[in-house]
Amino acid sequence: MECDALVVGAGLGGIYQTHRLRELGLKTICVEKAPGVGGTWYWNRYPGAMSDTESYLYRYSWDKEDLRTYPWQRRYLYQPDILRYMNHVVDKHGLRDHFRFNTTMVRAEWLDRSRRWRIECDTGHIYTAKYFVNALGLLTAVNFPHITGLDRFAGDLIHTANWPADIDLGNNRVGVIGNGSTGIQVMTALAPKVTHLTSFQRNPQYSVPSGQQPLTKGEREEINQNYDATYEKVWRSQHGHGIPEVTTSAMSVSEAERQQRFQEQWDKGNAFRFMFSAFGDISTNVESNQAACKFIKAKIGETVKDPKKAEALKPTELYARRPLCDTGYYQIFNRDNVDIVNLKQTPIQEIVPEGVRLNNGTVVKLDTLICATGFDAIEGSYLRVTITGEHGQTLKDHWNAGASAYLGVACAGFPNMFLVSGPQGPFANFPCAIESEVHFITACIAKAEERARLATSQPYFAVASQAEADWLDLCDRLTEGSLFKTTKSWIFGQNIEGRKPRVKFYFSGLAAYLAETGKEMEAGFPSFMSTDGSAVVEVNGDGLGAKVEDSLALRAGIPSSA
Ligand code: NA7
Repeated sequence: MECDALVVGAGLGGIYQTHRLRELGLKTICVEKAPGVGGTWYWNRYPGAMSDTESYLYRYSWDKEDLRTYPWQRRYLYQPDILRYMNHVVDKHGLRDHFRFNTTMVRAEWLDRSRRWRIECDTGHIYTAKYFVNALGLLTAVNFPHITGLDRFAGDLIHTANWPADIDLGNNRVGVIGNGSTGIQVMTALAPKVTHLTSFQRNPQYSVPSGQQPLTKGEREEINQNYDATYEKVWRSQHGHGIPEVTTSAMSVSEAERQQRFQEQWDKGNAFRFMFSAFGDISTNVESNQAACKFIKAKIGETVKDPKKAEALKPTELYARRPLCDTGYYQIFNRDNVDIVNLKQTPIQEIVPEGVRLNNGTVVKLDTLICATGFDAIEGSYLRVTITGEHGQTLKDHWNAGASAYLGVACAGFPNMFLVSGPQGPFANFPCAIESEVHFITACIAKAEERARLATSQPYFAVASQAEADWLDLCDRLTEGSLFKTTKSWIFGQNIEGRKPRVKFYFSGLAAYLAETGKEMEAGFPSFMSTDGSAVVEVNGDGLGAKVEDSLALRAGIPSSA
C-alpha cells in the first residue's frame, strides 16, 4: 500500500504527527499495535495511574479553543481522563480514518532506488512511504525483572504496563516489586482494597505530596483567562511544567529559610515544584541535595508510625531520580494490611508457586504478584523491531555503542526517517517536548518536499553523521555535574541489566531545545543532506512560523514581543 507518510504509534506523539502531516497535504497512515489510541496511556491502566503534570499542561497547546473548553475535574489527570481526552482530539480533528489499529510494525527497510521506506506489519500489510515517522513511545518496552522462578508463580503475574482490563484484586494478597512512579501510584490505590499488600523495595525513593484535588470553577476560569501568557512562559522555560524555576542555591540561605522554602513547596504539592522551585541546585549540588533528602526523610519519619517501616522507607541514595509525588503513599504504611520488605537486607532468593522466598527463608505468600519494574526506556521500543537504513545498516547496528539521534529525531544513514521522543530529546513536560519535536519533524518533511519539488526528484533528507555525533557530545557534556548520574535509574538507562549507561535526554530543557531546532530551521537545515549527499545551506528559513522567531529570540535572551 502506497502512502506519503507512515507514522507508527498512536500516542500523544503519533496523533499530533498525523495531524501535522495531513495539514501538509500528505497522505498519512498511522499504524498502532493497540486496538485504540493512547500509546503509553492505553497500556498503563493500572489502578491509580495518573499524570503528575498539572492537568492544564498535560494536553496539546495547538487547539486553543479546546484548551479553554474541554473539561477536566482535578488538578491531575488519571489514566481514563487522558485516554478520553486523546480520543476526543482524534474525533474532533477527524483523524480516526488515518489510524490502522491492531497493527504492529515489525520491519522497515529503506529502498535506495525508489527512495521509499518499505514497512511491514504483523497483519501482513506492507506499506511503502516517502516518510517514516516512529512515535513508538519512550516508556513502552516493558522491563520484567530477572528473578529466578518468576515463571513458576502460581498466582496472577501482572506488569503494570500491561494491566488486565477485568481483574479484581479485592480478596487477594498482593505483592508489588518496584516503587518508582508507577509502584507508588498502584500501591496507594490498592492498599485500601486488597487483603494484604507487600511492597518489595530495593531502593526506596523520595516522594512529595502531589496536592491532587478537585478543580474549582474559579480555578478553571483563571486558567482559561491566562492560557496564552501561561504557554508563553512554558515555551520559555526549562521544564515546561508551569512552575517557578529558581536559581538560588539551597546553601546560600539560612537553615530556617531553607526549611521554610521546602515546606512551602511541600504544601503546594507537585514533584517538579519541590525539586526545582524551592532551589535551583538540588540536582547538581550534593549539599543542597542532602538538605532536600533530610527534609523528606523527616516527613517520612513523621508520617509513618511504625519506626521499622519508616526506616525501610527512607532512601539511602541522593534525591536524584525522576522526582515523584503521590496521593498519600507514605500513609498507606500505617495500615495493618501493608508491609514493606527491604530487599537490601533480605533480597529475593526466588519466586516460588505460592509467593516470594526471601534469602532468610521466609516465604511471603501471594495471590498476585505485580511487577512495577518500569521500562527499557526510549531505545527499548526500537530494539525489538528491525529497521534497516542505507547500505543495509540496521538501527541496532547504528546504536551499537548506545542510542543517539540528532535533536532527538534523526539518525545518520536513515533518510526520511524520524523519531518522536527518540534518544537525546528534551527532558521536559512530555506533551510540550513532543509538540516541539513534531513541529521540527514537520518542518524537515516540508523542506524535503520543497527540495524534491525544486530538483524534480524523490525526496532525500538525511542528517549528517557529524551533526548526530556533535549533538550526542553536547548532550553528554550537559550532564557533567548532574547528580542524576549517581543513581541507577532509567534516566541514563542504568535500570537495564548489561546496558552501558548513555545520556538519554537533552538536559538544557524546552526553551533551549526550541532555540536549537529554530536555529536549524532558520539556517535552512544545514545539518541535513540533499540528494547528492552534500549538506545544503540556505539563507532563508521555510517560513514555518512564529516558533522559529521565538526560538531565536530565546537564544539571544530577547523576549519575542520586544
Ligand atoms: P521505574 O521508575 O524505572 O521504577 C522501577 C522500579 O522497579 C524501581 O523501584 C526498581 O528498583 C524496581 N525494580 C526493577 N527491577 C527490579 C528487580 N529485579 N528487583 C527489585 N526491584 C526492581 O519505573 P516506573 O514504571 O515506576 O516509572 C517509569 C516512568 O514512567 C516514570 O519515571 C514516569 O516518567 C512515568 P531500583 O530502584 O532499580 O532498585
